[in-house]
Amino acid sequence: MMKEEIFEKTIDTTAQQILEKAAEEHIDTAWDRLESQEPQCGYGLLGICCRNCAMGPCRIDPFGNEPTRGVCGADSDIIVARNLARMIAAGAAAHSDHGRDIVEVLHLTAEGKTLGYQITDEEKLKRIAQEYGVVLDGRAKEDIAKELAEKAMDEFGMMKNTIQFAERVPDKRKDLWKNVGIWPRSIDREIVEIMHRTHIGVGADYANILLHGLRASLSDGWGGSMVATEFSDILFGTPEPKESLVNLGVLKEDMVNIIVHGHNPVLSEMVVDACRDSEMIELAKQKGANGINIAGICCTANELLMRKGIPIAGNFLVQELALITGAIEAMVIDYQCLMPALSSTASCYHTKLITTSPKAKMQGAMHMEFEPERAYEIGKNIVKEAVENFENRNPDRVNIPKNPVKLMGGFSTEAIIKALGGTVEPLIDAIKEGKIRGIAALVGCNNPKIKHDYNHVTLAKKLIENDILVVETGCSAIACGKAGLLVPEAADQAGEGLKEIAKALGIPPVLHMGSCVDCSRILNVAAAIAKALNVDISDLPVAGAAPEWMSEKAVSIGSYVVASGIYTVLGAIPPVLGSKNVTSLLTQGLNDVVGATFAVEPDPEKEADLIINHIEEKRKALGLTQPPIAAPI
Ligand code: SF4
Ligand code: MSK
Repeated sequence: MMKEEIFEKTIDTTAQQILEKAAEEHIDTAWDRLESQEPQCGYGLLGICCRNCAMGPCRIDPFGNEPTRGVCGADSDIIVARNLARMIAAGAAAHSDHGRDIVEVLHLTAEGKTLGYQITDEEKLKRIAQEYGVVLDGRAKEDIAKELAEKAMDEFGMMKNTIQFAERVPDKRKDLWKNVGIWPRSIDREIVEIMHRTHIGVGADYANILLHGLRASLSDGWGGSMVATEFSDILFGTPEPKESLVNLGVLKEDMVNIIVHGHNPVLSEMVVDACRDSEMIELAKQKGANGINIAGICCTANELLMRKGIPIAGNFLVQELALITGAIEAMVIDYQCLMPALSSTASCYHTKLITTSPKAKMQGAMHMEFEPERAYEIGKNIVKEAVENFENRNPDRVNIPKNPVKLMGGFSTEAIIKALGGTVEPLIDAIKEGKIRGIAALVGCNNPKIKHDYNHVTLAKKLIENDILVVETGCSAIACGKAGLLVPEAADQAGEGLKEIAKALGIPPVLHMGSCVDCSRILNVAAAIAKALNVDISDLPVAGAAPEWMSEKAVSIGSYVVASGIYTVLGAIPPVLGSKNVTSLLTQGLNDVVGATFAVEPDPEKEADLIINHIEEKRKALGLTQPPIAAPI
């Protein structure tokens, strides 16, 4: 691969360096495999193929010729809506199953059945317990946690018929969800019901299918994801701002390098603790290393950065490249966003690829199953495998980029409010005065169809230049971290108003709020501002964006953000263009239903313009007429 071609693939200079190594060593990556897939199937891109039953597979002619219907009679509207709803179901299931795993660990911990875990944030435990109607008076924290976990478990089934955290939205939004019929009743039920409604011979009204898709997405955003976030905070601590480093330069030539990758913090927290165990450090020294270095990829990285300040090696498209540095002794994976290609890539080096979840085993990987009851012991065994592998590293094949970039993470809702002095009022005042024009949430993945990190970074830069505070999660936050936007000094790149506020508070103009499930933190901030202003979330000068999204989880996130009343722009085109009706419902019609729509714009400069215009329109509607603060001459 030519250097120019590599520069076209990514703006991450450390990724460029390793892509060159990959080409020299003939190791293929997602970019190469994308090329081998081209041209991709037009029916798939438009969402008009169906294989929901054995009368098919069926496909619809995109130009209006025959066939216009599948064997059962489903037309393009039904097929596109069913496919999209199933994407939401898969995404909501992934987030919510993660939430369930956290609840189980909290429950086991409360019963004293785990080794290594504790209730770290007792204040938050009590606050959430009160929200769930758990009586506190004088009870031990374990007792409270057990009852709280059991109440949360009920929300996954059908005993309760409602989701507690949905009560956090302003009354106007509650009424809207009830009137439209999309109030989430249970976390699992709405997901299962999507699968039922999209089975052959059930739902045949595209709008009705999609409305239920929104309902299931709400059971993710205000249910499974929010449970994952809040209950993780109880177990591992509510994040506070902390500094760390990001990009492949965080790897260390003289140390045992362990990468943790995936999403769920329950195992990675233990691996971090085990890396600090004196016995393990001593063993590393015996093997000739100067210690043990742990770094993360994807949202496991975000979880550990937020709470422990652990450095980040990269986002989604960096996972294979980390292995290609030749410097990783073990890559420990839990679940979600793990490329199956990791197995063959790891086999080209000395790296041990270790799977830990029975839900995400991989051919060719070593499986060390995680059990909460023996969590620390398993964490230590994993670290031992890595340390003992150090002597197998081939120094001639190691290439570690230099110059990791500083970043700051840890902006939980609580941390943001604390930075503001204890209430959201100063933020609201800054919005009213026009110093901050509005807030944009940038979330989601990387996608090799889009120049790696380019859309995230270009969009964030233009938004902060225009005094829009950017909050981020997932791979978007990692992209902006690598570009140097997650440090207080980046305020110099912001417009005058945002610069003034960020400098006064000592915060970056782009705030890292955590992992994918932590998009729920963004919902909480939006709900708190709307309540303080006594308006609906859809009235606020806020917007969402998923500039490089690829996963079904991102579809669920986008859907619950829109259903919560927040206009959302997608950088990659979703597979819906095969139905004019579905496309028009998503991009226009939803405004009359939930007060927000999706837009699609692959160019990040234009994406920024859409968001800026939207925010200015919302300001006008709220009577906020102050112009932006002019730059001093
Ligand atoms: Fe074809 Fe209908 Fe079966 Fe889908 S459900 S494969 S459109 S017959
Ligand atoms: S990790 S879902 S690639 S953001 Fe949460 Fe990144 Fe997207 Fe996975």
